[in-house]
Amino acid sequence: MAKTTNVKSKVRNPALAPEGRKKIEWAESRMPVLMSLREQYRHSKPLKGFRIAGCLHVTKETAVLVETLAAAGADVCWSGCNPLSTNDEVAAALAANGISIFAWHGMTVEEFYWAIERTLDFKPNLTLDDGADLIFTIHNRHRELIPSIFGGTEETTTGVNRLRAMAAAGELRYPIVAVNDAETKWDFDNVYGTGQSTIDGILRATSILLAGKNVVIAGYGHCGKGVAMRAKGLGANTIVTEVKPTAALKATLDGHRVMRMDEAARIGDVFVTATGVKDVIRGRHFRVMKDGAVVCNTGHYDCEINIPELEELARSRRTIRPNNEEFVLKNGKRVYLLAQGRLVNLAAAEGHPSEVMDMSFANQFMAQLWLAGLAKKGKRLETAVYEIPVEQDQKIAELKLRTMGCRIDRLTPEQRAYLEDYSAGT
Ligand code: 3DD
Repeated sequence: MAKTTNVKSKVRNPALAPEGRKKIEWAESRMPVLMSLREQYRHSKPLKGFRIAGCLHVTKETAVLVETLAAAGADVCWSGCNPLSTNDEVAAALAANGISIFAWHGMTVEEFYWAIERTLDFKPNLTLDDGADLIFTIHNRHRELIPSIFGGTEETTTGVNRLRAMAAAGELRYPIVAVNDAETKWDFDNVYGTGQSTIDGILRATSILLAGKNVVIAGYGHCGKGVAMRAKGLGANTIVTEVKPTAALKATLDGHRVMRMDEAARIGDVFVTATGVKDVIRGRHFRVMKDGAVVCNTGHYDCEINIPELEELARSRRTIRPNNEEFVLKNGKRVYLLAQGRLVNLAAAEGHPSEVMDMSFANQFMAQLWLAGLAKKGKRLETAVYEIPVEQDQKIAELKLRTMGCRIDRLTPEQRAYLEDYSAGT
């Protein structure tokens, strides 16, 4: 790939823009909170003068966030945060609308990092990340940019964990807002979004019946819990594997069987990794799997399934359906790997539904606004990983409820006084 380019965008096929625009309009109609924020700020343009580099899955929902940031005055330059998660029609529509974007479905790893570099050519002063690859690239290869960066935001659990570790090691060089840790993000996107979109990806890639199948979910964090809940809802026999006692205990009380992967590997029909850790499913597990087992990942990176060990055990492989590779093992049994072990919800489907991304991205938008506001006041945050303010969480939830026509009660002054009165006993 050329080291630099003077093109403003690089997408698979600009002619796909009209189809992409229809997808974006579909998402807009189901993201009322973000659209209300766009309406609120499109005249005052509080992000004018700010250059936001974004590295986040290019989906119809992300396009609504990108165009909301631009409507609020920001210059935006975008790349995808996974080689397989870009929707080419949406990318074309964003480029046609003047957004500088470097993203296409099926990028090589080299192209993936080339695209990130292009968003850095534009000298951002704010960053927006999902998995911290953009922030990492700045820290590792473009430290010259750091003095002009006011801060950044991080969308996902894996990214926040990496950044917390960086901060603890004294390696983080600019302030980050942990958008993932907003309750209106993780308790909806990670649970309900991942729960539905992972099943969506599995069904699009396999078209199998889930009822009656043994579905093994590795990891019972917010994402794994959502997947197990939805698989159970479709009639699957759910099995959870874990390393954290409290999470495993929760899984049993939620009605899922819990066992070690070594045992689950023998009885599972469908395997989903959602741990954030590497090497969860290894060669010794593939060796004992039933003929026809389906294996996929819904974690951020493709390290959870040990693919080299699968390749080692296989005597042949072929793509049997889109995002579905059949490996015939030397023992004669077949294993089906979905989306090359990358996040199946975005690589084989469209990611989470617009309704949950509405709140995740309202948090992203408000966090970017907060960083820009501080910058305009000349306030430089200490370098650390920051939480979303609690009141912002409740505000976004309130906005969402209102769009759903739900009204809730309010505490009376007496009730508030009671809650603060520690002397009140039985
Ligand atoms: N992610 C899932 N679905 C998405 C969508 N429709 N658009 C953009 C990003 C999407 C990933 C997010 O859930 C992110 O919060 C994560 O990876 O945790």
